[in-house]
Amino acid sequence: MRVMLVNPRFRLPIDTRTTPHLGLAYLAAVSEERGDQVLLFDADVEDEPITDAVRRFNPDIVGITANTPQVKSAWRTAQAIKSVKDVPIVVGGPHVSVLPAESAARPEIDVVVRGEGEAVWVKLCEIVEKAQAGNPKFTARDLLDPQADLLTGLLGISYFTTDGVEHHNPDHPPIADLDTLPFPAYHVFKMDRYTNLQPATDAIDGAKSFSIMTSRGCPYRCTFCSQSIMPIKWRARSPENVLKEWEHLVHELGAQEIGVLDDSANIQMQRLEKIADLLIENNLNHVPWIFVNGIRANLATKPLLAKLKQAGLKRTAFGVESGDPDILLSIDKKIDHDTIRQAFKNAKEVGLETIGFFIIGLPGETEESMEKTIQFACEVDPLIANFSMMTPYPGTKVYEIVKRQGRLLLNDWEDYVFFDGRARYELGDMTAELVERKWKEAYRRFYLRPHRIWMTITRKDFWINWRRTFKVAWKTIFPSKEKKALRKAMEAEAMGY
Ligand code: B12
Ligand code: SF4
Repeated sequence: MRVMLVNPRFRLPIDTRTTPHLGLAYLAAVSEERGDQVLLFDADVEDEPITDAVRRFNPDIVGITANTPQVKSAWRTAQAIKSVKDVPIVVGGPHVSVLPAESAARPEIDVVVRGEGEAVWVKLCEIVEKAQAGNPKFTARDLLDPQADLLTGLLGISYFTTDGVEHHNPDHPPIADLDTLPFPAYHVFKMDRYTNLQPATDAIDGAKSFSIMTSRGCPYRCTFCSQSIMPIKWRARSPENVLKEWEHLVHELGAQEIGVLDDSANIQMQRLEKIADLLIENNLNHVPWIFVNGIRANLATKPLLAKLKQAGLKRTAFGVESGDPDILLSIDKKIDHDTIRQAFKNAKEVGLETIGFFIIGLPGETEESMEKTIQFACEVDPLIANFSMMTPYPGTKVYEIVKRQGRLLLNDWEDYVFFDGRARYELGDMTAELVERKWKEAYRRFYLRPHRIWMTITRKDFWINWRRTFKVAWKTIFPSKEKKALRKAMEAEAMGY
C-alpha cells in the first residue's frame, strides 16, 4: 500500500530548530515492516505544495499528526489533500487524542486515532488494504459506510459514519513490550534539511542530531502537563534494545549528538545505570547526549548522574516549576525544594550542565509566589533557565480549573504556543498584566546578573550562535506583533495550496 505521513506546517514564532518527528518516524517504521511504500511529507522542510506530492504519490491512506497549536494546520492540510483525492485521512497525536470528536466531526477528516499510534495504525492500514482489494473504486466514504461496518472492532479510534452517527471505540491497550517496535525510520526524512535538536555540542547548527525514546509514559500526573496522550503506566525498553538503537544512530546514521526525549527516563534508576554501562562498554560515550525533558529530581542520585556523565551525558533538565512550596504542592509534582536543590547540586558536582524548567502563572499564584520562583531559579542557577507562562492545554487539570473559575484569554488553538509573551488566562487576583510582567522580569533578572553575563559571553556556544541568541532573547523579553503576521502568512500559504 502507498502510505503518506504528514507533519503539517507549524512554525513557532521564534527562530527554532527543526527536528524530524519521532512519532511519524515510528509510524513509518511499522508501515515499512508491513511492506508499505512510505512517503513522509514534513511541511516544515518541504519545497513543493502538498497537493503536488499527493498527485505524484497517489496515496492509499494518509496519516497526519497534530499537537494543539498544529491542529488547524492539520485540518487545512487535510482539505488540501481531499481537493486532489478522496483518500482516507487519519489524524493522531496529542491534541486529537484529548478532543477526538472535534476533528472526527470535520468533513475532511475520516478517522481519529487516540493515544499511542503504532498498533492501531497497522490494524487500520490492514482494514483499508483489505477493503481496497475487494473494491478498486474504494474511497474514504466507503470506509465510513455504516452498512460495511469496517471500523467497529478497531480499538482506539473515533469517527463519524456517513449516517452522521458518532463513534468512540474503547481505548486500545498500550504496547506491552516496547522492544517489539522497529527503530524509527529516519531514512524516510530529508535529514539534511533538519537543524539540530538542542545545542548539545559546541558544533551547534549542522551537527547531526537524532532523538531517542527509551521509555514511554509517566506515572505522575502534574496538573499542568498534557500526559493524556500516553498511558499512565510507565513502560521501558530493555537496556539491550536501547543500546542497539544507539549503535544504529551512531554507527549507521552518523549521529553527532543525541537527545533523549523520555518524559521521565529515570523512573527505574537501575535500568538507566545499565544503559550507561552498555554505552561505556561499547565505546559509544564519545557522542554527547542530553535529557531534553526533565528527569525526576527525587531519583537523580549522585552515583547515577556520575555514571551517566561517564556514559556521555552532557546536560540534564529538571522540572522545577515553582519556587513556592504551596504552589509546588498544589500541582501534584510530588517533590519538594530540598530534593530539587540536591539534584542540581549532584548534577553540577559531577560536571553536568543543567536546565531548569519553571512556570509563571500557575493557578493560585500571587506576585509573592512568582517572586519565589525567580529567586529559586537564581539560587539553583542552572546553565539554562526556561520560564514558561502557564498554558492550559486541553485535557489537563489546569485547563479544567481555568474553564470553571477563570477567564481564558486564548481563543484559537494556534495561540497555544509558549513564546509570544502574552498571558493565557486570568484567575482570581492573578491578572494577565501581573503574569506578563513577572515572566519578563524572570528572564531579565536571571540572565542579566553580572556573573551570568560573564558566564554566557565566555561560552563557546554563545559566540557560535550569538545572532540567534540575541534574536530569541529580544523576542522573548520584548515580544513583537510577529506572531499575528506569521499566522496570517501561514493561512494565506495554506489557502493557496
Ligand atoms: C520532542 C518534543 C517536542 C520537540 C519536537 C516536536 C516534534 N515535532 O516531535 C519540540 C521542541 C520542537 C516541541 C515543540 C512543542 N511542543 Co512538544 N513535545 C515533545 C515531546 C517531549 C516528545 C515528542 C515525541 O517524540 N514523542 C514520542 C512519540 C513516539 O510520540 P508522539 O509524537 O506523540 O506520536 C505518537 C502518538 O501521538 C501517535 N500519533 C502521533 N501522530 C500521529 C498521526 C497518526 C496518523 C496516527 C495514527 C498516530 C499518531 O502515535 C505516535 C506513536 O505512538 C512531547 C512529550 C511526549 N512524551 O510525547 C512534547 C509534547 C508533544 N509537546 C507539547 C507542546 C505543548 C509543544 C509546543 C506547543 C510547546 C511550545 N513551544 O509552545 C511546541 C509545538 C511545536 C510545533 N511546531 O508543533 C505537548 C503537546 C500538548 C498538546 N496538547 O498538544 C507535549 C505532549 C508535552 C506535554 N507533556 O505537555 N516538542
Ligand atoms: S511534568 Fe513530568 S513528571 Fe509531571 S506528569 Fe508531566 S512528564 Fe510526568
